[in-house]
Amino acid sequence: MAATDWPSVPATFLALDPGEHALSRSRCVVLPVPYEATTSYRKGTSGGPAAIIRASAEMEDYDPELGCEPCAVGVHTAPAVEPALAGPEAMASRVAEAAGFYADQGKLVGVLGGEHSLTSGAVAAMAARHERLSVLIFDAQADLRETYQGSAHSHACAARRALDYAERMAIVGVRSMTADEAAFAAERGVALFPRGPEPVTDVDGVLDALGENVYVSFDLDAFDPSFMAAVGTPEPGGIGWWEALRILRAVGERKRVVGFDVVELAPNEGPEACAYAAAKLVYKLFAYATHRPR
Ligand SMILES: [Mn+2]
Repeated sequence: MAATDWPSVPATFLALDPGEHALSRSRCVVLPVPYEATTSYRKGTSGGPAAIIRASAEMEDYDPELGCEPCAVGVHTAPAVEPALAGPEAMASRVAEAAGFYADQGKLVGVLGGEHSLTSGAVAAMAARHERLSVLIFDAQADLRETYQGSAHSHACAARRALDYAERMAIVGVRSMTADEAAFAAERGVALFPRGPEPVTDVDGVLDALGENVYVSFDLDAFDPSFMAAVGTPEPGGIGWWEALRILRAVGERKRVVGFDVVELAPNEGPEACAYAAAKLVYKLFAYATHRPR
């Protein structure tokens, strides 16, 4: 069902037809959360969801790696969640409500951030619906502080707050953390896959650190800033595109991905290619999570 009789470009993910990808007919839901309050360095991640959706219109539906059109399962673009002015804790609750609303209808929810503090809301929603939830985080920073700048719900505490709901956690691409965070990770059994001079190739190690039900949170600053400059807290020496996808594909094939987010795109801080790469990452996450290899 086309909205017009002439060719048009819907403002939806992949510019998919809103009628063909109505909520009732879709397996996947894109949930934009243009929230930014506690970012501490470069600003602009509130513009992330709109930039990702805009760039996604330029992508092909077909995925040559998987040999299919992953969007055939239906990808519905939900209305953006309005930012809660009461602060990040209230915002996390709002994200939990929205993500839970779609999860209860059997949808795979992909959240577009926005700052990383929103992750705990989505994790809370999935932990309430899937037992023994594991969280797989890609991030340059460990984000395991109990508080930061006076808030327990700062973007710098994203992983720590997600751990309030998760049984197990792995963090890939870390290269910035405090001594306290390192000690906490060891004590709590958080599996760290730091990025040093060599790529992260221990895919089996990542899989072994996770249970069956996995929520994926992808902070784009996990990538190397020479490739992904449009982030609030760029950190040198990050992971590469295929390095990340190799892990995500294995997780999709061998675990049950119950939801994900892609956060911290600050579109004004880097070239348009960053928004496009973020959009493609979102599509890959949906594809790996719903695609079953033949
Ligand atoms: Mn980060």
